Amino acid sequence: MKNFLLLALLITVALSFSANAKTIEIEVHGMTCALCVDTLNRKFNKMAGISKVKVNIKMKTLRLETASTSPAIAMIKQAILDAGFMPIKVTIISDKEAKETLTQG
Ligand SMILES: [Cu+2]
Repeated sequence: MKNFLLLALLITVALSFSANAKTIEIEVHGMTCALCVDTLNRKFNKMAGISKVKVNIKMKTLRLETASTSPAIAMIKQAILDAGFMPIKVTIISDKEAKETLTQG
């Protein structure tokens, strides 16, 4: 019984850890006007696991806040490509940690 409680506790901890929402910032090239911003906004507002979308055309960034089950980075990049833009750099900003930068091709 004690072991069971310990196991239950461990599972709870593990779940709450992975349930952390993330903020993902992607440097996106190719945005030139309000329509571009609108396209990306609409695309990511429809995507499952995304809770908030913010596009900054001046900074060339797309900032996504994810729910507990966030979409894969590859999926996000593909969606940007499909919309006709170029994902350059992906930065994952988690709640607890500072900044972890993932630079991919
Ligand atoms: Cu445009």
